Amino acid sequence: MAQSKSITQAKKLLKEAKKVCVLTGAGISAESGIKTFRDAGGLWEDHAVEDVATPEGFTRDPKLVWRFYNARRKSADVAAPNAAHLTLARLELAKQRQSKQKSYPVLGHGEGNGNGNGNGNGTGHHKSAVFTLLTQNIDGLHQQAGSTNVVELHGSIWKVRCTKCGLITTDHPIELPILPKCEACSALLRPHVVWFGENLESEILEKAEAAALACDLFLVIGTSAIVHPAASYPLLAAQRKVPVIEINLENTPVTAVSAVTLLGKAGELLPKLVSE
Ligand code: BJW
Ligand code: ZN
Repeated sequence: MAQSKSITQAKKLLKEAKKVCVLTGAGISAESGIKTFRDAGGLWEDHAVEDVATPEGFTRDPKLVWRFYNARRKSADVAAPNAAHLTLARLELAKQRQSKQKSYPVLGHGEGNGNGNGNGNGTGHHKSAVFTLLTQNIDGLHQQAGSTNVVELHGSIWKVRCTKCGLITTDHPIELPILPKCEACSALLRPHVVWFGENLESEILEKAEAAALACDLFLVIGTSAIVHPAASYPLLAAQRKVPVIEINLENTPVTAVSAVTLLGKAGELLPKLVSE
């Protein structure tokens, strides 16, 4: 299909959707100057995954891992959200407004939580959100762009966790001392991120799965879609016959289940799908 036809189709799907779930990966931050993992020139070219992204690697050589994360903290600190991050924030707002307009006359009193996020029904029962952004990225650029319902699947580069008492803290200098210590118990701190072989937090898993099971449109942007469980969410949606739109420089395992695949840069393509 010609790209222009696919853009028209994706735009229509996005406009009509009532509950959108988005999965982003490192590719969405590439145009903000942040390195991806598996592309040419990516992080895995200079670092062995098992050395810097596994708990065993951290136990073996915590200095190496802290150097790796300090460099990434510096790079994330100077990065700014790009057009793709900003468009997703705009899309969230559009979906919240759309749900407010549509639900008021139908639902009447007692429904809607009044804050316009479409997440509550005023009865104390949680209603699934009209827009959920699942990100594998740890750089915080989605929140910086204004997205509010963001689920950080793999943690945050701005949080650190004590290896002994589990205390999570955020208020640290951009560059941490090479072996940072916990202010409560003096044990070694580690980045509050999810490495290979580690479980994602159960609350995060529940929220992500609920969004993937409730959405009527799934948008996948800038991920190689090989790391699980993240990569399983668009597949879950596709199993329910929910249309999946993918934006990437190249095809991925998600392409096979996508209704529309747009090949190109997220910062150029995504703004074309969401009206001003
Ligand atoms: C652009 C672009 C532009 C570029 N515009 N696009 C089921 C099956 C098989 C294996 C498993 C499974 N379940 C669990 C596993 C094991 C493992 C796993 O998935 N392994 C596979 C790799 C085989 N998963 C785990 O261990 C997870 N834990 C877990 O499941 O626990 C239970 C369990 C444990 C063990 C066994 C079984 C169950 C944890 C995964 C943690 C991943 N952690 C990392 C590091 C996080 C912290 C940090 O950032 O430092 O997460 S690894 C790294 O990969 C990082 C990323 O979030 C993640 C995904 O990478 P991403 O974002 O897709 O980046 P790239 O570089 O791969 O791709 C970039 C894409 O963008 C490319 O496609 C480009 O084309 C594109 N692009 N520029 C648009 N401008
Ligand atoms: Zn501690």
